[in-house]
Amino acid sequence: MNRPLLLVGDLHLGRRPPGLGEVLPELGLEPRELSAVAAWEATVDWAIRREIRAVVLAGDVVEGLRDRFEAFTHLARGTKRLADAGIPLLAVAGNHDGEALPRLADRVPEVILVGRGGRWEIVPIPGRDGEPPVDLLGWSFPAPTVRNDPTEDPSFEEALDRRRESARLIGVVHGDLDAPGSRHAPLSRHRLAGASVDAWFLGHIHVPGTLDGPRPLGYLGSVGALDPGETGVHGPWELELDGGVAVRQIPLSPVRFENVEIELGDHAPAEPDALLASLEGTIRERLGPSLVTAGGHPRLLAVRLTLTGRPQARRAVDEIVRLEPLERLFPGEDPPMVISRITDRTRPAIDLEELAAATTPAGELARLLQALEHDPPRELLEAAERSIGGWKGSGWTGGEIPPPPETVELLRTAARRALLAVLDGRRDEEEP
Ligand SMILES: [Mn+2]
Repeated sequence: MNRPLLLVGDLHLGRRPPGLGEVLPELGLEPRELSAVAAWEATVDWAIRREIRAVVLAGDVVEGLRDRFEAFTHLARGTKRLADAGIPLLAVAGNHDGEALPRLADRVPEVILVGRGGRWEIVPIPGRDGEPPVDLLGWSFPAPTVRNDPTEDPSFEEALDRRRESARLIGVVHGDLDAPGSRHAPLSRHRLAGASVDAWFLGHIHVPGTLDGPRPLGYLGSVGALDPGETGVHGPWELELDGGVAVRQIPLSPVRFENVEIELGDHAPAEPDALLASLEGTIRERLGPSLVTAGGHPRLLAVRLTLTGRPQARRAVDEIVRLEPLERLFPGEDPPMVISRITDRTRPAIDLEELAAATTPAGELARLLQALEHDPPRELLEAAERSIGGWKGSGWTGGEIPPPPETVELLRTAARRALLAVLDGRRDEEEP
């Protein structure tokens, strides 16, 4: 038996993602269901369901001192549930909870605070018979501001000198990686990587790192996304120590924020409702597989959308930009989705007739596009068919038989791209 550990980044109990107020009641959701508390509860559920060996918190568990009463209740309740399941909870304090977390550890004896008072400490992680020994090396913020690199404190080398040769060693610390002037425990990657530690898991920055390779070193990220800027997958990380070091992120964040850019073409729907439906489809298709998660999360997908391109349907774009988020809510599929903001970067559609009147390269291309619409020039089609026939293989040989529509479409796309490139003063290869 060798149970995984669960590493948990910034929780910030007391925080709720802003700006979704009016959408939630419509979905029958309470604000707390998308909050840091919900992310913590999902983490505890996961740890119990997966029979995790120990849960390790990397600091900023509590948002601030004024949140500690609410946070106490939830952290204590989760810790108790873990303890009842035989799962220990270890934690280091961050800049937000240098005061709150030690106080909490004093009141909730199941919380094992590691590296109290800014002194590095190695703590064995409890295990069952037959499980390999694993130690945790950790350091806790002694105050909200720490200007020195914690690894330069003498207790760092002292702790490492006392490490058990027989045990794997996991480092957990809250601080600012590769940011020498930081007030939040500047950490040198070089010094961390130089220590004989199997993996380093950091708290503080809310964007999760990649955490791959034989000796991972990086940020766990926030557990629940707390702000529209915290896009992508968020959640705790499972760590397996079977010979090597294997880490995987568990997407338990109750809310998922994304920024999506969509280029609208000529055929974008001209009716606002149809345009919205088409955008919903494109967004779900693009994010598709990453939305299907083990824990039944997220409860809500909130998208900030940027529209580009030269659509004919610019009036429809104008209209959907002006809608309230509530009117851009799509509760039909799991997860429900809201387009919380639309940025319109579309440009005027091309007026082919006006362009075609000019004796410029753009005019030449515009006339070709018009011709492809109504009466495709046979010679051009035959030349195109000859050059693409090798891989398209439609077998069309010209003459009286109508050309295959895909050849016409291919030519149309090529001519349109060339025209856009000429109009934008760009070279053709820069077109997507
Ligand atoms: Mn922090």
